[in-house]
Amino acid sequence: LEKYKGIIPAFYACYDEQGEISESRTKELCNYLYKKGVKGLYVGGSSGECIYHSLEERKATLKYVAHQLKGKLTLIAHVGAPSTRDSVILAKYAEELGYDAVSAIPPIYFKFSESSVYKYWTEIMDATTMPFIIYNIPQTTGFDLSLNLFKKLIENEKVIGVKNSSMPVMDIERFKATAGDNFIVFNGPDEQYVSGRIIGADSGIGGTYAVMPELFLMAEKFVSAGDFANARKIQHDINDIIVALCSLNGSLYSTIKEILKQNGVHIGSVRAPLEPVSGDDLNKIASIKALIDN
Ligand code: NAY
Repeated sequence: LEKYKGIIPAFYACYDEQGEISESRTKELCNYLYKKGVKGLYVGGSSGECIYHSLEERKATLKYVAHQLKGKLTLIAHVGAPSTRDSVILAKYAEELGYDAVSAIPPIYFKFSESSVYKYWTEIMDATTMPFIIYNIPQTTGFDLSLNLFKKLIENEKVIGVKNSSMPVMDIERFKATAGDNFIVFNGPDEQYVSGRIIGADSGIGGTYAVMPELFLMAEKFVSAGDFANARKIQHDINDIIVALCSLNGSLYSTIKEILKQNGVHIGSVRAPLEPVSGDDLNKIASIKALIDN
């Protein structure tokens, strides 16, 4: 499971100027992050704007990333989709492309019982021979993974980890204490990377890593060396940046993409209803970029 331990940015949707998925820009972002020294990529999740993409677009992104980085980085495909049928199609495709693991949010829109969610995740797992990573993000899905359902899920040996984005760091501690050493708990909230790691997370997947990989790599270095005072300092810097990133009129992802663009990585904007950056935001973005660069 060592290949899952480290800084794993959530990959962004890369568009051309017309807002269509771009192969060359997807590959450009792959190269950029690879050179930064990250451990892997989480492809097609929240930050990947997956819920706004057709099945064909999601397949295209999965394919471009795999063609660029397979064998170089650990690749996790997020395959959660509104229907079980589409999730299974994506999981099978990720297997064909050679992804290391698949992952999925619970089903969304309707309220589902624990047994329906269990069935949904299990059908995705049954569709391939790949390891599976549960994605718990109650603030967007409305479904909070209970410890009971978690226990039932980890009876299946395909379940190798959970990406936990709920805000209580205690959830990370409980999942880790329940699942034990041979299991990966991924810290979800970037604002709590250091606390998540200290309380039991083995690794991290995050939406803001790609815009400041150096800071997360440094935080990880300090945490693994047991230097918590310095780890805390880095987390403090990270949180100043995240608070600023989340304070603009445009969406978090369009702000991040604008910063990447100023770093020379053009991956377009966001798909509506996510909001692009507005003229007003540009000055503020310059000061956020200065915070990151310092
Ligand atoms: C994914 O699936 O793309 C992610 O890992 C995104 C996780 C992020 N959550 C959301 C709702 O975007 O990393 C977090 C988030 O961007 C960060 O904590 C800042 O709030």
